[in-house]
Amino acid sequence: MLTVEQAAGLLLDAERSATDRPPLTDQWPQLDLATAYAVQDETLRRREAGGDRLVGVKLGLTSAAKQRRMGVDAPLTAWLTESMMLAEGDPVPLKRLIHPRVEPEIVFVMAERLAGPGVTPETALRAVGEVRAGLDVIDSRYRDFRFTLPDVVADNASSAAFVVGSRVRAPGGTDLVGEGCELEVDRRVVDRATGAAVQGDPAAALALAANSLGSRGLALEPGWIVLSGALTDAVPVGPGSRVTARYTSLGAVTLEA
Ligand code: OOG
Ligand code: MG
Repeated sequence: MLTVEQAAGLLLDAERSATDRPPLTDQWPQLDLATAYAVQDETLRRREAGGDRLVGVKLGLTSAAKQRRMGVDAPLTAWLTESMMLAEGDPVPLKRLIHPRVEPEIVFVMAERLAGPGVTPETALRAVGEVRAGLDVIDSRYRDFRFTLPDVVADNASSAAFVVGSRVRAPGGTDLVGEGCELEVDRRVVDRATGAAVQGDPAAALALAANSLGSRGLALEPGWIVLSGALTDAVPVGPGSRVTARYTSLGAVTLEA
């Protein structure tokens, strides 16, 4: 049994020392989802106290490919902060990471505040200003990425870094369900999917985030970045790796390690 404060401290220590650790539920089997979100919120509070800034939200485990791989069958939300943002061309900061993996995502930039309950994919899209390509760099603090849903919620959905592509699409003009994505590693296509992989429609993932935040008295705020969750399984990256997500209408975004 741990306190919320202790659990947040253990996870942030693991992150700062780039050292993996066993899942919290090994020593705290009673950890439930609400308490796990309290741990996640406490890690955000401590990041902010250290000078970091909240810039948005990521969804995790919104596709069957991810749920199958991670052995967790429900989506979740987590916080994105300024220190996680990479610019295109920035290297993946391998030195401060444990076992990073990269995955392709469809990114929303909010124009208006959005909060549940009752948000639908249609009403969600009306609050969006921009749709872009993105790559999410995940780095679970848990050894071998072994975790339960409360573990990964507490660990802020394995968040480490992310990059958003430069091409901007309007939400109305893009068929997000049919949007194609090829994931390339070292210039070879290793996986492909369409937007339908993400909750049937990336806008449904956005609605899910708004409803989930709404149930906790929170909202998606104007200007926030929302990563809607990986379309495919993630790929490990090491020194010299180059990963590109190439979309049919959102353009391409690349990270090099
Ligand atoms: C959890 C984070 C999942 C996504 O897009 O599904 C995630 C993990 O796979 O370690 O970011
Ligand atoms: Mg992701």
